[in-house]
Formats: sequence, C-alpha cells, structure tokens
Amino acid sequence: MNGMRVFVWMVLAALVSGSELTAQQASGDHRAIVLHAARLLDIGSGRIVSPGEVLVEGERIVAAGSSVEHPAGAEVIDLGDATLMPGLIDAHVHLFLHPGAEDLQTVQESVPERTLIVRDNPVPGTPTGNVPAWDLSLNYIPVASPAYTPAVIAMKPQQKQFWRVLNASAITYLDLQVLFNGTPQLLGVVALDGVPIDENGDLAHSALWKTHILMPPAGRAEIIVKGPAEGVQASLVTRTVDTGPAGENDPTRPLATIVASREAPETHSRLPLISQPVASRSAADGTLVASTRPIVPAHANSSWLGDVAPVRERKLYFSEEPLDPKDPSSPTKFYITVEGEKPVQFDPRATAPNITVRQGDVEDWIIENRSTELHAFHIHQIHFILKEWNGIPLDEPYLRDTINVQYWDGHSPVYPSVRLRMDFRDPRIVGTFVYHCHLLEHEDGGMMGTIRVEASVKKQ
Ligand SMILES: [Cu+2]
Repeated sequence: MNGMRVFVWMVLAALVSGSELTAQQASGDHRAIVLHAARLLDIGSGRIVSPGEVLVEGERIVAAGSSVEHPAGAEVIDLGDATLMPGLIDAHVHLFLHPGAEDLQTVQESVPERTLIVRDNPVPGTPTGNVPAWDLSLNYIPVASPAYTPAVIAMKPQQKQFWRVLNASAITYLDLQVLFNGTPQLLGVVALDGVPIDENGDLAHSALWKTHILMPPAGRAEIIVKGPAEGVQASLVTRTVDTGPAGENDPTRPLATIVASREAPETHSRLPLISQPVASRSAADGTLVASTRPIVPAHANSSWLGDVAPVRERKLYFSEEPLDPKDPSSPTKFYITVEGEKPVQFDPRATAPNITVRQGDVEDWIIENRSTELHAFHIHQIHFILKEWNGIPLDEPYLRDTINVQYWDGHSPVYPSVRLRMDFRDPRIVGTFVYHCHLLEHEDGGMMGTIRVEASVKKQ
C-alpha cells in the first residue's frame, strides 16, 4: 500500500469480539452509528470506493458503500483519511519493515532480497531426550528431526543480501545464527518487528550488528547478510533456547545450507537502488524530505519514545496452573493478569477491557513471569522500548512489539521481569485490542487480555 497506511477502525473488531456495542445491544440500545472515511473496501466488487460509509445499528453492520442512509439521530463519526474494511477483521499479519523505510539509509545499495519464513509442526509421538517438541520448516521445506536435512540457500560468492525473516511458529523460539566453517558471522539487523532500527533518528547507527538473533514466535527481523566465499561450509541455524522446566525443547538445529556459487540464480526481487539525493527524516516533525545524504545528529527524531517520560506504571504477570489442582498433568490454564486482579483465562465474550489507557499517553509496563516457562509478551497496534531486563537498565534504542520474559526458577524471591515503555500516542490506535503471550497454545489457553485506548479528545 506504499506509504498509505491502511487503517482498520477497531470498532469492527469490537463488533466481532463483543464490547461496548454488545452491551448496547443487551440493553436494547439499537443506536445507529455512521462511520465516514476517505475510502472503503467493497468486498462484493473487490474495489476501493471513495468516500466510504458504514451504517452500524446495535451490534450489526446493516449497510456499507460509498454512501449509506443516515437514520435520524445517528451518530456520524468522521474517520478522515482512513480505509474502512467492513466484514473483514484485523487478521493481524505481522508486517515487515514498512514500505519506504529502506530509503532511510538502512540499506544503502540495491541488493537481492529474500523472505525466510520459519514454521513449526508437532513432532509425532512423545519426543524425549534432545528431540525437539516441534519440527521446523523453512519456506515450507521441512527440516525434520532426527535427520535435519536442511533447505538450501544459493548465493553468489560473498554476495550481500537483504533477508526478511519471520518466526511464524506456533510455539518455537528461534535464535538464528549464520555460520561459516563453524564461525558465527555478523548479521546487520536493520529492522525488528517491522520498525527500522534507526527509528530514534540516529541514522548513523542504522544497523545493529549481532552474531545471533533471538526471535520469539511472531518476531520479525530484517537483516543484511554477507554470503560465504566459494567452498566455505556455511549454514543458517537456530541455537538452543532454554525455555524453562515447563517449556518445550528447542534444541540447536540447522535450517539451511548456504551454498555459494557463481551460477546461483538471482533472487526474485532486489531492493531498489537508492539514488542521491536520498529521502531523509526532517528533525522537526518526522515527515520525509529530500536531501543529500545527511549528517544527522543522534536522536534527530524529536518524538522518540525513549525521550518521553511515562505518566504511569502498571505491572502485569504471566502465570499458569493445572485445570485440576490435584492433578499436575491435567491441562494447563494460562493467565496474564494485571497486578491486584484475580488471574482468569481470557474470555472473548467479556465486555469490559482489562486495561484502559488514554491516547496520547506513554506508560511503563512491568511484565513479570511467575511461571516456570518462557513467555513472549506481544501487543497489537503499538510498539515499545525494552527499558529494563530483570531490573538491569537496557534502554534499547529501538522498538519491538514482541519480547521474551524469562522463566521463573520456582523458588527465587524475585520474579524475572521486563520493563517496557509503551507508546499510546498514535491517534489511530483508539479502540479495543489485545495483548497476549505469542505462543499459540498459551494465548488459546487464556494468556490474553484486552486494552481499550480512549480518545484524548471527545469526537463530535
Ligand atoms: Cu506463553
């Protein structure tokens, strides 16, 4: 959608999950709401119409099109430059780097690009020993235990490539590494969870060089990789991730052999060549302006989240318990709970949000893990900065939307935790959405909550 961010007004999701409109229905309130926006995706014709309108009565969409009836007394909400998608829910794809961000000097030349998607499947039977709980595949090529026959990535010798990597596993943590003759190679991370590393405005440090990249389920990393010379034994592997006594077994295993040859085929696509002058972010308001390759001072992004003081602090914690307290092997109930509340499994029919925040605010959230397995905290709609890990200040200069929270050993007086600086400033996030552990078994088992972002200024 090149630069235009499609916005799904969250009331449509609320209609599905049931929230305040359902409450209106329960009370017999069939109040009509007309949503007006710049565009609407007309599912029937498969076209975008402009403008777009949706008529909602009670909990139902009763009309959608370029214009709809405005019943007497209907509340008209003008959503401005948005695209309405009635009938579609926010299926919540985990997007990569937003279009155009490569222009922000993260990758300064035209290089071949490829997308690598890791998925997982349960291993049949009861895996024991060092057999993984789930087998992996790379771009649908199974790399199953115990043979672990890897996929093949063909590259021209010492070629630089841009890889967009997604951990689309249900439950498997990855710790990616590229090895040349057994030696870890530096990987240049230019984006994490769909946001460029230099989002803070520090263009001088637009790649983060690492020898391995920990990626929880749902995590995305966009990286610059330099391929091996001919004859070098090279591979892409995932390393062991210690998921805790109650966690799954994620052992070290290969994903792909990297084979360098002059005959290697071209990738399907390349990043476009960026000619001078390049686009750059204006320091004032974050918009893009043309300029020659700039020398931009660090923290040129004046709205950088890391420079904003939080208005409040909240504590949430992960915990688990067996369905039958007398039978530890009974199915597990999974919770994410706001400190002070009673742990309950997520109920999609619940009408009240677990947390209400005000759009425009920045908050610090401490997420504790009171269970003996690793969890991956994830939130929709926003990103955050990892400020502290187990009480140790980190203040990472980049954003994420998924973060691991280390498991509890079962006896330490202090639970493992992360402190996250949460950004609720974007006016487009007004509405109700979810936060959860991103291990599917855990979120399906109840480890999820809802957050309502209320508008900072009442709409007319
Ligand atoms: Cu979890």
